[in-house]
Amino acid sequence: MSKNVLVLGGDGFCGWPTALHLSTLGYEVTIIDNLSRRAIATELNAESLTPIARIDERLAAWTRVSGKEISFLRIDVAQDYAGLRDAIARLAPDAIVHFAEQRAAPYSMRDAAHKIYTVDNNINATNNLLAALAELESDAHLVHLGTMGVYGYDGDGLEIPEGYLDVTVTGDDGRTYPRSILYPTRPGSIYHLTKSLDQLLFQFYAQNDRLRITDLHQGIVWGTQTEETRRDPALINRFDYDGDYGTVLNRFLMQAVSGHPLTVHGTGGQTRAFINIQDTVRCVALALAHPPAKGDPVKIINQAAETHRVRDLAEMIAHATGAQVDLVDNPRKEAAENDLRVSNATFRALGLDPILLKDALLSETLEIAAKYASRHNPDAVPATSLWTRANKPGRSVPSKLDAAQ
Ligand code: NAD
Ligand code: USQ
Repeated sequence: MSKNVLVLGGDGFCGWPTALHLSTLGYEVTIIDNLSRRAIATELNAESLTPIARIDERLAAWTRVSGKEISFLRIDVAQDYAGLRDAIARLAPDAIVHFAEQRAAPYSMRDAAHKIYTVDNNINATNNLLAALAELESDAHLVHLGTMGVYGYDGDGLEIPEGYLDVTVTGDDGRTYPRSILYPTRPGSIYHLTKSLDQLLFQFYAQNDRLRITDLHQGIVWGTQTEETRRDPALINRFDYDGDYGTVLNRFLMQAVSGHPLTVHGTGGQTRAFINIQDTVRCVALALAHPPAKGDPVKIINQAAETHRVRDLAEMIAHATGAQVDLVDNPRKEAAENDLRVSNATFRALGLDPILLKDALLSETLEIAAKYASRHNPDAVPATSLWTRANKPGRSVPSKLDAAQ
């Protein structure tokens, strides 16, 4: 009998190709989404560079090319607890993949209203889901998409372990006590903070209700298409390039093809972890196939293929395309330089042989950017969300006047 999986946030950039991939693998897939990402694109006047079909058209196209059906329920997971609980009760899923959160750091830092929305949406979505699983005494395996950003970016050379830090503490009696603790969290935005808070919710429900939970600490996802989304134009995946939702590599690629200088923040000394979208969907399938046992602590897996410094990425793309590199004032509050080494031992051991940036798919992404470049809105390119008032151009240090206001 095929397994039943719910994909929360299955209309989004990572969720959509994951839903298709799980359908290919033989899962019975139901997408739950409130389509808020589409509404936010309208709010920001920054539609995906690739043309995204309506959800009913996407689902019909999948049935046409694959002969399989994916169901869709429009539910706001953060606001409609009863709707979510009743869907889980009715569908009795074997597993749930949870992507349904507001995921852009700049969007979460725009102003108080966007901070409040992001915390409200993300924390309620996660807690509603956990509370429903506990209330229904469901044994579904929950796979959540978390972020590398919970660890912070102050790396000094220590390889970041997968979620837990094994420490020994010397007590006041002089004895040493071993402990396995969640890696100290140091989020760099309100969005990343919600993922840090999610971790505590998971820890509590795994312990109290014996829920089976895997938290995937994912790096920045690059690329657009997967094996499944290439099968029909109506299946094409999102490509966001705007100052809020565009992640660094996709932004640089779109900027290169549209003749915009590459917007490197500050010195470009930030090092981040990356993974291709095709590997995102593979990793989620691997995580689903290797659930923790009931009563186990939350299984935390780092989902990243490689690390790169932002200015090195810019140089690589400039070299390949002839684009200019522009060092712009950094709108964020982040270290000028950081090192980052990340363990991805679990997925490597499960057989993941990740696609790397130097592989051919970088050119596939460049082709997508070039193909749809005429659709881009130049007004959406600048990153306008400032982390603090001190980030305003020409104002590197807050003045006494600021403090008094
Ligand atoms: P996305 O914004 O494209 O997709 C999120 C989806 O969730 C959207 O379709 C949105 O409509 C839906 N959603 C949001 N709130 C909801 C709610 N309350 N109820 C129902 N649906 C809701 O984002 P994405 O890039 O696909 O990211 C998915 C997940 O993966 C996020 O949790 C994100 O934190 C994580 N992640 C993404 C990246 C990346 O580079 N894109 C990297 C690491 C982790
Ligand atoms: N950056 C630039 N120029 C740009 C855009 C970004 O220099 O035009 C820099 C940023 O200052 C930052 C780095 O590139 O130092 C990464 O920024 P990003 O927007 O690509 O990534 P981030 O804000 O960290 O968020 C993204 C996803 C988020 C996910 C996270 C994984 O939006 O959902 O959780 O990547 S991670 O970075 O590993 O925490």
